[in-house]
Amino acid sequence: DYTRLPEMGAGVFTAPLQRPAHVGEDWLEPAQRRYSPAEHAVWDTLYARQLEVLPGRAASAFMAGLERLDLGRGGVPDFARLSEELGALTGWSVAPVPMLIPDHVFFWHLANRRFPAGNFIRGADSLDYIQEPDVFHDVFGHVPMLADPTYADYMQEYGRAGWKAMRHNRLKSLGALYWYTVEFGLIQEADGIRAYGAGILSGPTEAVFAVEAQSPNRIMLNVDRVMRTDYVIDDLQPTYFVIESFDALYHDTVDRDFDRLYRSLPPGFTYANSAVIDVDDVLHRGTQEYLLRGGRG
Ligand code: HBI
Ligand code: FE
Repeated sequence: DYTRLPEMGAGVFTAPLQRPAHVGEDWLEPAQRRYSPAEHAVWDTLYARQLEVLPGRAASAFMAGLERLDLGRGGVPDFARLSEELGALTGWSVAPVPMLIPDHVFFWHLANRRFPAGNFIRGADSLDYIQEPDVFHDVFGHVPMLADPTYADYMQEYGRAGWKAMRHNRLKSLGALYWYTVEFGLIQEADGIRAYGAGILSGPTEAVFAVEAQSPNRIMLNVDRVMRTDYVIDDLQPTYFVIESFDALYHDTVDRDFDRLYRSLPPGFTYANSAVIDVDDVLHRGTQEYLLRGGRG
């Protein structure tokens, strides 16, 4: 039953986030923020900058979603209108949240085909640095993919898988799957490798690095392996995992016996994020020159 918010039972660890007084148990904002002209201009600047680098590097499903949802019509999109258009395509909606929300609430929204998106935008003086996902990362980065029916189903399944992971105390493992697919995933297309991960597509430099640089490994996605792989959250990735199709990703996840996997999965991660291991189907073995030079430092 996904209509009610789950109460996470005793023994399940959830980060004690401080809930602002104006939001309820669902962590939804009562209304979308009214952005100032300067804030709308930040969206336009970021949008134009991404469109310089994404053609030929972003997945065709992402480019199609951008266009169908008309995210470049100018300014921060209106969530009501966006939800209506997205709803007609895949049944998803977009709802504003004030900040990072607790894991079990995040999963609950996804399981109900609601994408929680930041109700704020970064400042014009910090275009490249955000501490928490803002409306540009969430809407520009994530929402176009939700216009793809198979991907939309995958995200819902991820939400459903979340509670199971929490009950088994394996949220870190499932978080790695989210990281290497939803945030930093690559896909094989007829014309070459393209990016579909929101973390890649909403930033200025990673699209080029992820798709074209010699430095990172590019390895075919294996769910079992990825869930044992560590990840860094504040630098370019040493390894990207590549899917064959969204259909393969969906079935890889939905047809999996997570109960069984969690029983055999050790807590914590087995593989470093730069490791290449025996079972890997390697498309490109990275030089790791970026990592060896010390990364972002
Ligand atoms: N909250 N607003 C927001 N956005 C997220 O992406 C998010 C979150 N809370 C938890 C969370 N992600 C993680 O549980 C997953 O990425 C695994
Ligand atoms: Fe994200």
